[in-house]
Amino acid sequence: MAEYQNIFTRVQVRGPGHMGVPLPRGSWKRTGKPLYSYLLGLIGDAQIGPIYLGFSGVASLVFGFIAIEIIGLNMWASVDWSPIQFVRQLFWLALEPPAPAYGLSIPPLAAGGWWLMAGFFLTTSILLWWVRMYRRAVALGLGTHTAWAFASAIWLYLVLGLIRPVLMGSWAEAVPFGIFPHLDWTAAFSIRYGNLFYNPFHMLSIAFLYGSAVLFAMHAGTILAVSRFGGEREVEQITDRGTAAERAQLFWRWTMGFNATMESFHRWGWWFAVLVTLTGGIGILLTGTVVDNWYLWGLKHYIVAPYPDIFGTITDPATAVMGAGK
Ligand code: 07D
Ligand code: 07D
Repeated sequence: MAEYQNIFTRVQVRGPGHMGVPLPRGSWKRTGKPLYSYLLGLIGDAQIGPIYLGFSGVASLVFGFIAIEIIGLNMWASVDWSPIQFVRQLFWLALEPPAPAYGLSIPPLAAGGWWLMAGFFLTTSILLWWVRMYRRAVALGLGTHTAWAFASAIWLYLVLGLIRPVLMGSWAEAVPFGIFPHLDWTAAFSIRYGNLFYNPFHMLSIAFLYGSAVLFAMHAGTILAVSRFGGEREVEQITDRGTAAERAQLFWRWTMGFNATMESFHRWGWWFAVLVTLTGGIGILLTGTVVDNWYLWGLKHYIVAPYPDIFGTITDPATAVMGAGK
C-alpha cells in the first residue's frame, strides 16, 4: 500500500505485448513490435508501440515535416548557413510574414512567400492531425471529446494566423515563426492594440487557464490521495461508487461545502481547458477588427481608472497623425 505514497508510478504491469482491439475494415495495419521501457513506465504505461499510422497520420507528418524544413532552412539561411550560428542563435531566429505593403497578395519567396508556404503546410498538417484524432476515436468506438477539445486550440491558432489577418486585409498581422520572435509579436500586439489586459476575452481566457491549473491539481491530488482505496479506478466508481469516491467527495464537501462527482469533474476539466482557447480566439478576433484600442475601450466602459486630466483627451496613438502637436 505504501507503494502508492510517492510521486512516480511504482507498479509496472508487464504481460505479453498488447496489440489492441481489432480495427474496422479498411484500416491500415498497426506498425511496430511492442517493447518495454522502465523509465517511461515511471510516468505512463511501460509498453511502447504498436502505433497506428494511417493515411491522415502519414500525410500530417509529411506536411509537418515540410513546414519545419521550410522554417528551419530559412532560419539557417538567415545566418549565412553557419551551423554554429544556427545553433547559437536558434531561439532568436525567425521566419517573418510579409510586410504590410503586400496586403493579402502572394509576395516574393524571400519577402514573406516562404512564410506563407510554411503556414500552409503547418495548417494542413494540424488539420490532418485533427482528422486522425477524430477517426481513431470513432474506430475505437469512443466519443470524440478529445478531437473537439483540440479543435478549440486550432480555433485560436487559425484566428491568430489566418482568420484575423484575412479580416484585417494583411498577412503582416499574423504571427512569425520563431521561439522569441513570437513572444515579441505577442508583446507588440498587446501594445499596438492598447493593452490586451483590458480585453474582457483575454480576462476570461486567463481565468480559464488559471482555473484549469487549479482543477488539474485538485483532481490529481484527490485521486492520488484515494488511490490506496482503489480511487484510480475512478471512472468505474461513477456507477459503482466505492469508498474511494465516497471519501474523495466527503473531503471536498467537508472542506468547501460542495463536491463534484466522479463524472462531473471531468466535464469541468474539459470545459475549462476548452474555454481557454475558445474565449481567447474570440478576444483576438475582435482586436483591430471591432476594437482598435482596449485601453480606450476600457475607459469608455469604466473599467480603467483614467489618468489625471493633465494632457487633455487621450487619443489612440495608432490613429494620430505623425508629427501632429509638435
Ligand atoms: C507542454 C505540449 C508540448 C508542446 C510543446 C511546444 C513547437 C515550436 C518552433 C518550428 C504547452 C512545441 C513547440 C512545435 C517549434 C519552430 C520555430 C504545451 C505542451 C513543448 N506557441 N508562447 C511557447 C507555440 C502563441 C507565448 C513554448 C506554438 C501565440 C508565450 C513553445 C504556437 C501567443 C510563451 C510555444 C504558439 C503565444 C510561449 C512553450 C501555435 C499567445 C512562453 C509552449 C502553433 C497564445 C513559452 C519561448 C508550451 C516560451 C511559449 C509554441 C502560439 C505566447 C515554443 C506551437 C502567438 C507568452 N510557445 N504563443 O509548453 O517559453 O505549451 O516561449 O500557435 O513563455 Mg507560444
Ligand atoms: C497557442 C493554441 C494553438 C496551438 C495549437 C497546437 C503544434 C505542434 C508539436 C509537441 C496556447 C499546435 C501544435 C504546432 C506541437 C509537438 C511535436 C494555445 C495555443 C493548435 N497573458 N496574450 C493569452 C496571460 C499578456 C497576448 C492566452 C497571462 C500581456 C496575446 C492566455 C498574462 C500581453 C495573446 C494568456 C498575460 C499579452 C494572449 C493564451 C499575465 C503581452 C493571445 C491561451 C499574467 C505583453 C492569447 C486573447 C493559450 C489569447 C493570449 C495569459 C499577459 C498578449 C490565457 C496569464 C498583457 C497577443 N494570454 N498577454 O492556451 O487568446 O495559448 O488572447 O501577464 O493571442 Mg496574454
